[in-house]
Amino acid sequence: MQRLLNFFLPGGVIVGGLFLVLLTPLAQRLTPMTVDIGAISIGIGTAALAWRFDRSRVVYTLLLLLFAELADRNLPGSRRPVTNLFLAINLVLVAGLFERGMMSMRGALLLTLPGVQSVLLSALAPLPSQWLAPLLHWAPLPALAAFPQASILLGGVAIVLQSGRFLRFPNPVEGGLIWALSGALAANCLPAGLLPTLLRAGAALTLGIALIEMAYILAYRDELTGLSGRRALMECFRRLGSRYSIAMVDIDFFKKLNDRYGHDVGDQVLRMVAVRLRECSGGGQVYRYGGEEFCVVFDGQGRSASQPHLEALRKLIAGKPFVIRQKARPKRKPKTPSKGDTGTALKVTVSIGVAERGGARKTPEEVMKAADQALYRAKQAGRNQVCI
Ligand code: GH3
Ligand code: MG
Ligand code: MG
Repeated sequence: MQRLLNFFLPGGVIVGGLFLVLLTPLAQRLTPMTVDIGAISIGIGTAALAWRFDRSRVVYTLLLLLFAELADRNLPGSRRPVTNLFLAINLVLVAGLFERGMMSMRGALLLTLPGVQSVLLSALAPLPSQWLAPLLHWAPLPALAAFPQASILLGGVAIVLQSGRFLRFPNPVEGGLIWALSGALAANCLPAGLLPTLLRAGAALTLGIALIEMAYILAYRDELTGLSGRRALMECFRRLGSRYSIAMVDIDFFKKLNDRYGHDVGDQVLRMVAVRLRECSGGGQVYRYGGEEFCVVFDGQGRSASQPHLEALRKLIAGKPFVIRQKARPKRKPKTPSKGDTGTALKVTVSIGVAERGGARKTPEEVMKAADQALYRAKQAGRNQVCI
Protein backbone atom coordinates (compact mmCIF):
# COMPACT_ATOMS: atom_id res chain seq x y z
CA MET A 1 0.00 0.00 0.00
CA GLN A 2 2.79 2.39 1.03
CA ARG A 3 4.67 1.36 -2.13
CA LEU A 4 1.66 2.21 -4.30
CA LEU A 5 1.33 5.58 -2.56
CA ASN A 6 5.04 6.29 -3.10
CA PHE A 7 4.51 5.56 -6.78
CA PHE A 8 1.34 7.53 -7.45
CA LEU A 9 2.10 10.48 -5.16
CA PRO A 10 3.12 12.89 -6.56
CA GLY A 11 3.76 11.69 -10.16
CA GLY A 12 0.29 10.29 -10.91
CA VAL A 13 -1.44 13.30 -9.34
CA ILE A 14 0.64 15.78 -11.35
CA VAL A 15 0.10 13.96 -14.66
CA GLY A 16 -3.64 13.73 -13.87
CA GLY A 17 -3.69 17.44 -12.93
CA LEU A 18 -1.86 18.36 -16.13
CA PHE A 19 -4.45 16.54 -18.25
CA LEU A 20 -7.28 18.18 -16.32
CA VAL A 21 -5.77 21.63 -16.89
CA LEU A 22 -5.42 20.89 -20.60
CA LEU A 23 -9.10 19.85 -20.77
CA THR A 24 -10.40 23.00 -19.04
CA PRO A 25 -10.74 26.55 -20.46
CA LEU A 26 -7.62 27.36 -18.41
CA ALA A 27 -5.59 25.78 -21.22
CA GLN A 28 -6.56 28.61 -23.59
CA ARG A 29 -5.17 31.16 -21.16
CA LEU A 30 -1.77 29.52 -21.02
CA THR A 31 0.68 31.65 -22.97
CA PRO A 32 4.27 30.70 -23.79
CA MET A 33 5.40 33.34 -21.30
CA THR A 34 3.33 32.05 -18.35
CA VAL A 35 4.43 28.49 -19.10
CA ASP A 36 8.08 29.59 -19.28
CA ILE A 37 7.90 31.51 -16.00
CA GLY A 38 6.22 28.52 -14.31
CA ALA A 39 8.73 26.03 -15.77
CA ILE A 40 11.76 28.13 -14.78
CA SER A 41 10.47 28.61 -11.21
CA ILE A 42 9.76 24.89 -10.84
CA GLY A 43 13.17 24.01 -12.30
CA ILE A 44 15.06 26.35 -9.95
CA GLY A 45 13.05 25.25 -6.89
CA THR A 46 13.57 21.54 -7.60
CA ALA A 47 17.27 22.03 -8.40
CA ALA A 48 17.74 23.83 -5.06
CA LEU A 49 16.03 20.96 -3.20
CA ALA A 50 18.03 18.31 -5.08
CA TRP A 51 21.23 20.19 -4.30
CA ARG A 52 20.32 20.44 -0.61
CA PHE A 53 19.52 16.73 -0.40
CA ASP A 54 22.61 15.86 -2.44
CA ARG A 55 20.71 13.87 -5.10
CA SER A 56 22.91 13.84 -8.17
CA ARG A 57 20.54 11.70 -10.27
CA VAL A 58 17.74 14.19 -9.76
CA VAL A 59 20.04 17.08 -10.77
CA TYR A 60 21.16 15.03 -13.78
CA THR A 61 17.53 14.50 -14.84
CA LEU A 62 16.80 18.23 -14.42
CA LEU A 63 19.78 19.05 -16.65
CA LEU A 64 18.49 16.60 -19.27
CA LEU A 65 15.06 18.22 -19.18
CA LEU A 66 16.64 21.66 -19.55
CA PHE A 67 18.89 20.66 -22.44
CA ALA A 68 16.07 18.84 -24.24
CA GLU A 69 14.02 22.06 -23.97
CA LEU A 70 16.91 24.20 -25.21
CA ALA A 71 17.50 21.79 -28.11
CA ASP A 72 13.81 22.06 -29.08
CA ARG A 73 14.08 25.83 -29.16
CA ASN A 74 17.47 26.28 -30.78
CA LEU A 75 18.14 23.34 -33.06
CA PRO A 76 16.27 22.65 -36.32
CA GLY A 77 13.53 20.02 -36.17
CA SER A 78 15.61 17.71 -38.36
CA ARG A 79 18.01 17.23 -35.42
CA ARG A 80 15.25 15.82 -33.18
CA PRO A 81 16.10 12.13 -33.85
CA VAL A 82 19.68 12.79 -32.68
CA THR A 83 18.63 14.60 -29.50
CA ASN A 84 16.07 11.86 -28.89
CA LEU A 85 18.76 9.23 -29.08
CA PHE A 86 21.09 11.13 -26.76
CA LEU A 87 18.26 11.78 -24.31
CA ALA A 88 17.37 8.07 -24.24
CA ILE A 89 21.01 7.05 -23.64
CA ASN A 90 21.20 9.52 -20.75
CA LEU A 91 17.92 8.30 -19.26
CA VAL A 92 19.38 4.78 -19.19
CA LEU A 93 22.38 6.28 -17.38
CA VAL A 94 20.14 7.95 -14.78
CA ALA A 95 18.24 4.72 -14.15
CA GLY A 96 21.41 2.62 -13.96
CA LEU A 97 23.73 4.97 -12.08
CA PHE A 98 24.52 4.66 -8.43
CA GLU A 99 23.70 7.70 -6.36
CA ARG A 100 27.09 9.31 -5.78
CA GLY A 101 26.13 12.58 -4.20
CA MET A 102 27.33 15.79 -5.74
CA MET A 103 29.99 16.71 -3.25
CA SER A 104 32.30 13.98 -4.49
CA MET A 105 34.64 14.59 -7.43
CA ARG A 106 32.97 11.82 -9.43
CA GLY A 107 29.49 13.17 -8.72
CA ALA A 108 30.49 16.68 -9.79
CA LEU A 109 32.21 15.42 -12.95
CA LEU A 110 29.17 13.36 -13.82
CA LEU A 111 26.98 16.43 -13.78
CA THR A 112 29.04 18.10 -16.49
CA LEU A 113 28.19 15.23 -18.85
CA PRO A 114 24.82 16.53 -20.18
CA GLY A 115 26.39 19.96 -20.80
CA VAL A 116 29.40 18.49 -22.63
CA GLN A 117 27.11 16.38 -24.80
CA SER A 118 24.86 19.27 -25.73
CA VAL A 119 27.82 21.51 -26.60
CA LEU A 120 29.18 18.72 -28.81
CA LEU A 121 25.78 18.14 -30.37
CA SER A 122 25.27 21.76 -31.30
CA ALA A 123 28.90 22.43 -32.30
CA LEU A 124 29.31 19.39 -34.54
CA ALA A 125 26.43 20.59 -36.70
CA PRO A 126 25.53 17.84 -39.22
CA LEU A 127 28.25 15.37 -38.31
CA PRO A 128 26.60 13.33 -35.60
CA SER A 129 23.61 12.57 -37.81
CA GLN A 130 25.87 10.92 -40.33
CA TRP A 131 27.70 8.96 -37.71
CA LEU A 132 24.51 7.97 -36.01
CA ALA A 133 22.63 7.19 -39.22
CA PRO A 134 22.85 3.41 -38.80
CA LEU A 135 21.49 3.65 -35.24
CA LEU A 136 18.81 6.22 -36.08
CA HIS A 137 17.48 4.21 -38.99
CA TRP A 138 17.82 0.85 -37.33
CA ALA A 139 14.33 -0.65 -37.39
CA PRO A 140 13.91 -4.07 -35.81
CA LEU A 141 10.13 -3.61 -36.05
CA PRO A 142 9.46 -2.76 -39.73
CA ALA A 143 5.89 -1.70 -38.99
CA LEU A 144 7.23 1.10 -36.77
CA ALA A 145 10.10 2.08 -39.06
CA ALA A 146 9.00 5.73 -39.05
CA PHE A 147 9.88 6.07 -35.36
CA PRO A 148 13.41 6.46 -34.02
CA GLN A 149 13.36 2.93 -32.70
CA ALA A 150 16.73 2.93 -30.99
CA SER A 151 15.62 5.78 -28.73
CA ILE A 152 12.23 4.24 -28.04
CA LEU A 153 13.87 0.94 -27.12
CA LEU A 154 16.51 2.65 -24.97
CA GLY A 155 13.78 4.75 -23.33
CA GLY A 156 11.92 1.54 -22.55
CA VAL A 157 15.09 0.07 -21.04
CA ALA A 158 15.46 3.19 -18.85
CA ILE A 159 11.87 2.90 -17.56
CA VAL A 160 12.24 -0.83 -16.86
CA LEU A 161 15.58 -0.27 -15.07
CA GLN A 162 14.12 2.56 -13.01
CA SER A 163 11.02 0.49 -12.14
CA GLY A 164 13.33 -2.29 -10.93
CA ARG A 165 15.16 0.24 -8.83
CA PHE A 166 11.87 1.44 -7.33
CA LEU A 167 10.95 -2.13 -6.41
CA ARG A 168 14.27 -2.41 -4.54
CA PHE A 169 14.08 1.04 -2.96
CA PRO A 170 10.40 1.93 -2.81
CA ASN A 171 10.81 5.58 -1.87
CA PRO A 172 9.15 8.68 -3.38
CA VAL A 173 12.31 9.83 -5.21
CA GLU A 174 12.78 6.52 -7.05
CA GLY A 175 9.03 6.47 -7.82
CA GLY A 176 9.18 10.11 -8.96
CA LEU A 177 12.07 9.29 -11.29
CA ILE A 178 9.90 6.71 -13.15
CA TRP A 179 7.40 9.48 -13.90
CA ALA A 180 10.10 12.03 -14.68
CA LEU A 181 11.92 9.74 -17.13
CA SER A 182 8.61 8.85 -18.80
CA GLY A 183 7.70 12.56 -18.98
CA ALA A 184 11.07 13.44 -20.54
CA LEU A 185 10.61 10.69 -23.16
CA ALA A 186 6.99 11.60 -23.90
CA ALA A 187 7.95 15.29 -24.30
CA ASN A 188 10.54 14.36 -26.93
CA CYS A 189 8.02 12.23 -28.81
CA LEU A 190 5.75 15.27 -29.26
CA PRO A 191 6.39 18.05 -31.76
CA ALA A 192 8.17 21.05 -30.18
CA GLY A 193 5.73 23.49 -28.56
CA LEU A 194 3.84 24.30 -25.38
CA LEU A 195 2.88 20.71 -24.57
CA PRO A 196 6.41 19.26 -24.31
CA THR A 197 7.44 22.25 -22.18
CA LEU A 198 4.48 21.56 -19.87
CA LEU A 199 5.42 17.88 -19.68
CA ARG A 200 9.03 18.70 -18.79
CA ALA A 201 7.87 21.19 -16.13
CA GLY A 202 5.54 18.46 -14.80
CA ALA A 203 8.48 16.04 -14.63
CA ALA A 204 10.55 18.60 -12.67
CA LEU A 205 7.61 19.32 -10.34
CA THR A 206 7.18 15.58 -9.68
CA LEU A 207 10.81 15.37 -8.64
CA GLY A 208 10.52 18.48 -6.45
CA ILE A 209 7.50 17.14 -4.56
CA ALA A 210 9.11 13.69 -4.32
CA LEU A 211 12.11 15.29 -2.61
CA ILE A 212 9.85 17.09 -0.12
CA GLU A 213 8.00 13.82 0.54
CA MET A 214 11.34 12.08 1.07
CA ALA A 215 12.39 14.73 3.60
CA TYR A 216 9.10 14.16 5.44
CA ILE A 217 9.72 10.40 5.55
CA LEU A 218 13.28 10.88 6.80
CA ALA A 219 12.03 13.15 9.56
CA TYR A 220 8.94 11.27 10.68
CA ARG A 221 9.42 7.61 9.81
CA ASP A 222 11.63 5.11 11.59
CA GLU A 223 14.02 3.65 9.04
CA LEU A 224 14.37 0.16 10.47
CA THR A 225 10.70 -0.71 10.95
CA GLY A 226 8.98 1.72 8.59
CA LEU A 227 6.67 2.75 11.46
CA SER A 228 6.12 6.39 12.35
CA GLY A 229 8.87 7.58 14.68
CA ARG A 230 9.07 9.59 17.86
CA ARG A 231 8.74 12.98 16.17
CA ALA A 232 5.48 11.83 14.56
CA LEU A 233 4.29 10.68 18.00
CA MET A 234 4.92 14.15 19.43
CA GLU A 235 2.92 15.66 16.54
CA CYS A 236 0.12 13.17 17.24
CA PHE A 237 0.07 14.27 20.91
CA ARG A 238 -0.73 17.83 19.77
CA ARG A 239 -3.80 16.63 17.87
CA LEU A 240 -5.32 14.43 20.59
CA GLY A 241 -8.79 15.30 21.89
CA SER A 242 -10.09 15.00 25.43
CA ARG A 243 -10.49 11.24 25.42
CA TYR A 244 -7.68 8.87 24.54
CA SER A 245 -5.52 6.06 25.84
CA ILE A 246 -1.86 5.36 25.29
CA ALA A 247 -0.06 2.01 25.49
CA MET A 248 3.65 1.28 25.81
CA VAL A 249 4.75 -2.01 24.25
CA ASP A 250 8.15 -3.50 25.12
CA ILE A 251 9.72 -6.69 23.78
CA ASP A 252 10.58 -9.18 26.53
CA PHE A 253 14.20 -10.20 27.08
CA PHE A 254 15.29 -8.51 23.90
CA LYS A 255 18.82 -8.00 25.15
CA LYS A 256 19.20 -11.76 25.60
CA LEU A 257 17.93 -12.33 22.06
CA ASN A 258 20.48 -9.83 20.72
CA ASP A 259 23.28 -11.40 22.74
CA ARG A 260 22.42 -14.90 21.62
CA TYR A 261 21.66 -14.41 17.92
CA GLY A 262 23.36 -11.13 17.10
CA HIS A 263 22.23 -7.61 16.29
CA ASP A 264 21.10 -8.45 12.73
CA VAL A 265 18.66 -11.07 13.95
CA GLY A 266 17.55 -8.57 16.63
CA ASP A 267 16.82 -6.07 13.86
CA GLN A 268 14.85 -8.69 11.91
CA VAL A 269 12.76 -9.44 15.00
CA LEU A 270 12.11 -5.71 15.49
CA ARG A 271 10.86 -5.47 11.91
CA MET A 272 8.65 -8.52 12.29
CA VAL A 273 7.18 -7.28 15.57
CA ALA A 274 6.46 -3.98 13.79
CA VAL A 275 4.60 -5.82 11.01
CA ARG A 276 2.37 -7.52 13.59
CA LEU A 277 1.87 -4.31 15.55
CA ARG A 278 0.64 -2.66 12.37
CA GLU A 279 -2.29 -5.06 12.46
CA CYS A 280 -3.56 -3.37 15.60
CA SER A 281 -7.37 -3.21 15.50
CA GLY A 282 -9.64 -0.56 17.00
CA GLY A 283 -7.89 2.36 15.30
CA GLY A 284 -4.69 2.15 17.37
CA GLN A 285 -1.87 4.17 15.78
CA VAL A 286 1.51 2.50 16.24
CA TYR A 287 4.84 4.36 16.65
CA ARG A 288 8.37 3.19 17.36
CA TYR A 289 9.27 5.05 20.51
CA GLY A 290 12.89 3.95 20.53
CA GLY A 291 14.94 0.75 20.92
CA GLU A 292 12.55 -2.18 21.37
CA GLU A 293 9.75 0.00 22.70
CA PHE A 294 6.65 0.95 20.78
CA CYS A 295 3.75 3.24 21.55
CA VAL A 296 0.11 2.70 20.53
CA VAL A 297 -2.28 5.67 20.65
CA PHE A 298 -6.04 5.19 20.69
CA ASP A 299 -7.59 8.58 20.00
CA GLY A 300 -11.20 8.87 21.18
CA GLN A 301 -11.03 5.64 23.21
CA GLY A 302 -10.53 5.08 26.91
CA ARG A 303 -8.59 2.26 28.51
CA SER A 304 -11.46 -0.21 28.66
CA ALA A 305 -12.08 0.19 24.92
CA SER A 306 -8.45 -0.16 23.90
CA GLN A 307 -7.50 -3.00 26.25
CA PRO A 308 -9.08 -5.86 24.21
CA HIS A 309 -7.25 -4.67 21.07
CA LEU A 310 -3.96 -4.64 22.97
CA GLU A 311 -4.66 -8.10 24.35
CA ALA A 312 -5.30 -9.32 20.77
CA LEU A 313 -2.01 -7.76 19.70
CA ARG A 314 -0.10 -9.44 22.51
CA LYS A 315 -1.63 -12.81 21.60
CA LEU A 316 -0.86 -12.28 17.91
CA ILE A 317 2.82 -11.70 18.69
CA ALA A 318 3.18 -14.51 21.23
CA GLY A 319 1.07 -16.97 19.23
CA LYS A 320 3.23 -17.47 16.15
CA PRO A 321 6.99 -18.03 16.32
CA PHE A 322 9.22 -15.70 14.28
CA VAL A 323 11.11 -17.53 11.56
CA ILE A 324 14.51 -15.93 11.05
CA ARG A 325 15.97 -15.55 7.59
CA GLN A 326 19.71 -15.40 7.49
CA LYS A 327 21.06 -12.52 5.40
CA ALA A 328 23.76 -14.30 3.39
CA ARG A 329 23.24 -18.00 2.89
CA PRO A 330 26.50 -19.95 2.85
CA LYS A 331 27.09 -21.69 -0.49
CA ARG A 332 27.81 -25.03 1.16
CA LYS A 333 25.83 -26.26 4.09
CA PRO A 334 28.02 -25.90 7.18
CA LYS A 335 28.64 -29.10 9.19
CA THR A 336 27.50 -27.39 12.36
CA PRO A 337 24.71 -24.89 11.74
CA SER A 338 25.44 -21.47 13.23
CA LYS A 339 23.13 -19.70 15.60
CA GLY A 340 20.39 -17.78 13.83
CA ASP A 341 20.41 -20.12 10.83
CA THR A 342 17.72 -19.88 8.17
CA GLY A 343 14.49 -21.25 9.50
CA THR A 344 15.24 -20.80 13.20
CA ALA A 345 11.91 -20.21 14.93
CA LEU A 346 12.02 -17.80 17.84
CA LYS A 347 9.28 -17.26 20.35
CA VAL A 348 8.99 -13.55 21.03
CA THR A 349 6.63 -11.97 23.52
CA VAL A 350 5.79 -8.41 24.50
CA SER A 351 4.62 -6.75 27.69
CA ILE A 352 2.15 -3.88 27.46
CA GLY A 353 1.17 -1.09 29.85
CA VAL A 354 -1.83 1.10 29.10
CA ALA A 355 -3.27 4.29 30.66
CA GLU A 356 -5.97 6.81 29.76
CA ARG A 357 -6.46 10.52 30.12
CA GLY A 358 -8.39 11.50 33.25
CA GLY A 359 -8.00 12.59 36.86
CA ALA A 360 -4.53 13.93 37.52
CA ARG A 361 -3.32 12.76 34.10
CA LYS A 362 -4.15 15.64 31.82
CA THR A 363 -1.43 15.73 29.17
CA PRO A 364 -0.35 12.96 26.77
CA GLU A 365 3.10 13.01 28.38
CA GLU A 366 1.54 12.30 31.80
CA VAL A 367 -0.63 9.53 30.34
CA MET A 368 2.44 8.01 28.67
CA LYS A 369 4.32 8.09 31.95
CA ALA A 370 1.44 6.22 33.61
CA ALA A 371 1.50 3.69 30.74
CA ASP A 372 5.22 3.22 31.36
CA GLN A 373 4.54 2.50 35.03
CA ALA A 374 1.87 -0.03 33.99
CA LEU A 375 4.43 -1.62 31.67
CA TYR A 376 6.83 -1.95 34.58
CA ARG A 377 4.11 -3.77 36.51
CA ALA A 378 3.57 -6.12 33.55
CA LYS A 379 7.29 -6.93 33.55
CA GLN A 380 7.28 -7.50 37.30
CA ALA A 381 4.25 -9.78 37.07
CA GLY A 382 6.07 -12.15 34.71
CA ARG A 383 5.96 -10.43 31.25
CA ASN A 384 3.83 -11.39 28.19
CA GLN A 385 0.78 -9.58 29.55
CA VAL A 386 -1.20 -6.34 29.41
CA CYS A 387 -1.38 -4.25 32.61
CA ILE A 388 -3.31 -1.11 33.47
P1 GH3 B 1 12.88 -6.67 29.45
O1 GH3 B 1 12.13 -7.93 29.26
O2 GH3 B 1 12.96 -6.27 30.89
O3 GH3 B 1 12.34 -5.56 28.60
O4 GH3 B 1 14.37 -6.96 29.00
P2 GH3 B 1 15.11 -6.42 27.74
O5 GH3 B 1 16.33 -7.23 27.58
O6 GH3 B 1 14.18 -6.42 26.57
O7 GH3 B 1 15.35 -4.91 28.13
P3 GH3 B 1 16.54 -3.94 28.00
O8 GH3 B 1 15.94 -2.56 27.99
O9 GH3 B 1 17.59 -4.22 29.04
O10 GH3 B 1 17.19 -4.25 26.59
C1 GH3 B 1 16.83 -3.63 25.43
C2 GH3 B 1 17.84 -4.02 24.38
O11 GH3 B 1 17.37 -3.65 23.10
C3 GH3 B 1 19.16 -3.34 24.55
C4 GH3 B 1 19.64 -3.07 23.17
O12 GH3 B 1 20.77 -3.81 22.86
C5 GH3 B 1 18.51 -3.54 22.28
N1 GH3 B 1 18.18 -2.63 21.19
C6 GH3 B 1 17.76 -1.35 21.26
N2 GH3 B 1 17.56 -0.84 20.03
C7 GH3 B 1 17.88 -1.83 19.14
C8 GH3 B 1 17.92 -1.92 17.71
O13 GH3 B 1 17.58 -0.98 16.97
N3 GH3 B 1 18.32 -3.09 17.16
C9 GH3 B 1 18.69 -4.16 17.93
N4 GH3 B 1 19.05 -5.29 17.35
N5 GH3 B 1 18.68 -4.10 19.27
C10 GH3 B 1 18.29 -2.96 19.87
MG1 MG C 1 13.02 -1.59 26.97
MG1 MG D 1 12.52 -5.12 26.61
